[in-house]
Amino acid sequence: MPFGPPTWSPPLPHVPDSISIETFMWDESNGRHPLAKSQDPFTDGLTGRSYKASEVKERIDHLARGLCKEFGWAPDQGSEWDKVIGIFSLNTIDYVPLTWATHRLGGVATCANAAYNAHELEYQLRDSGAKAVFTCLALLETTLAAAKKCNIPKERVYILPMAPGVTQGMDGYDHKTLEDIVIAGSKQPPLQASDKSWKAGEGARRTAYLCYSSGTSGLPKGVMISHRNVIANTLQMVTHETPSRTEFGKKNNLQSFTETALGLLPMSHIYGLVVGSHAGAYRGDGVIVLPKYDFKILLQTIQDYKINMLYLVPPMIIHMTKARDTVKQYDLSSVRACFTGAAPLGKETADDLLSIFPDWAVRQGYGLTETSTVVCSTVPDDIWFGSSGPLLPGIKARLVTVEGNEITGYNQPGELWVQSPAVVLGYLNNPTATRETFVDESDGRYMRTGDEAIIAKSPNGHEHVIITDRIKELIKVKGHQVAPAELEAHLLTHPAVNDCVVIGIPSDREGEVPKAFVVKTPGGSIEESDALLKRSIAKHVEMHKSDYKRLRGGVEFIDVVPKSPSGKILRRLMRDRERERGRR
Ligand code: 4UW
Repeated sequence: MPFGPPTWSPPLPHVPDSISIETFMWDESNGRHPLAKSQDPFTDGLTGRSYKASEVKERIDHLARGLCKEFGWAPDQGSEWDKVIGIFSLNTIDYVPLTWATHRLGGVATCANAAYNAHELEYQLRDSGAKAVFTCLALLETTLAAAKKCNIPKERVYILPMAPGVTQGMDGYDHKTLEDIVIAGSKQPPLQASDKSWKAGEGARRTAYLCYSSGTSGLPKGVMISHRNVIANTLQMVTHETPSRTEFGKKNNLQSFTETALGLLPMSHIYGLVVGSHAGAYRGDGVIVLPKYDFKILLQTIQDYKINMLYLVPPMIIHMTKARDTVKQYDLSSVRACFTGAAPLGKETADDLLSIFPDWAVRQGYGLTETSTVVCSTVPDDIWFGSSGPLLPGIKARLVTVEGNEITGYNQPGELWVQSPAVVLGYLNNPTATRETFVDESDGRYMRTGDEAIIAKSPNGHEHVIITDRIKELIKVKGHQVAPAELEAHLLTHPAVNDCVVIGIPSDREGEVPKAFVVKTPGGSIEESDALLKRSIAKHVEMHKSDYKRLRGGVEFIDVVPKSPSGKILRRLMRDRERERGRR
């Protein structure tokens, strides 16, 4: 029998499958707190500029009309793959509304990590078939270099979030801005939303977001996330939190309440996109958007906007605990809960944080791009450190051993398999990886997460998921994905590298960092010392890859890369060896 949500969990409401995410956001029919009732849904934490819900709605409408005019698109024509828009930007208050305008046209938003270099961006733009890119001035140069490589003309590179008139980029070219498109769109005739012509179930088949994840192995792949997937995860989160929020409301004599939430995590990543923006906005929360991580600005913003709900990743929490004197200079008493995920949060770190802020509910969630984010999360009344909490409504989970046997008892580790209406459609143009990751069982389709977990009973007597290890090869640096296969392929282009394997090793600050084990090219230059060679190899990554992919775990020379008879690199063996050395 698979595991399911706890007994206190309300059932998952009906998940609509014939509407777009954008329509869902304004839909009040199920009596929750959709965006329409929100306080200002998005506020720029640096400038205070914000949009009321009605303004967001109007801007989406104008933007959709403007995009149609700009690209000659029609909402009721063509497949979503003819209307792919790339977004390569730091967080802005226009980021998510731009994706919703794309959805209104029946298009796909492919959101790229703002830390990417031109080469990495080019890979995503090309692979996704993006027809245009929206960027911010700070990333314009990188965007132009990538766009040129994949034949996206300069005229199809747009800038957000600047006011009209401020259009000149560093290239001296007058780029159109998002504002120009909004204004042009306001003069266009009204437009019928794409989903008005959708057939039954089309929202479950159409891709809305194409986010990139390496999954259990290989290079980053386009994860096809449908409208229904995002709607499902939003409803799952909101439903999961209803009992504890109601309880909190009762205790504090509140009829109903909304929160002010932190929108710092990258909106290009599923956590910042779905948890931080969609669930919050749908609930009627106000999201305070920050473009990037700056510790003092973060603290100042929490104080100034009286933020109640923090969405963070473990390295940011570690930063807080290590800089308690700085933290104490700010009034952070508005914070009710601090949510963390994307990598494990150690019990010691959680304890340290609580020693500074005893009133905070330090909550952990676990999930993946391939599950449209959250699979399980702790709630304020049932926090158990080290645990990622109970399953969300509508989710079934199995634990499967390496031998393929199902675990039905507590405290026994196995690979976590997840069934949920938020499990995505698959990987774009990659049927092999899709088949390996998404499997059909007698009771439905499951996603094999590649994470090892146990199910255990919390002190409150509820079943919790505890992530115990990562079976797959993925490395998580500060919550960012690093695919070993990508670094290995790149390392092999260095003349001194004959063969190599990359694994993640633990790091206090970053969670994990990549380390390369390299077999030197025979007969290579004997003048070069090992130290020089190692530096040259590390530099080779530094020069061509994003900063977070650097070999911060070092380079080590080995005689041979361990491989299976079929030639598969045995990364697990390297990792176990490295762990063993760490223990000694
Ligand atoms: N503990 C240990 C965790 C945890 C974890 C994720 O880049 P992706 O595809 O996706 C994410 C999702 C982050 C996230 C999910 C649910 C949630 O509530 C939340 O907010 C608090 C954030 O990062 O990487 C997926 C992989 O990241 C690891 C795990 O290996 C997973 O397969 N991971 N959350 N709490 N590991």
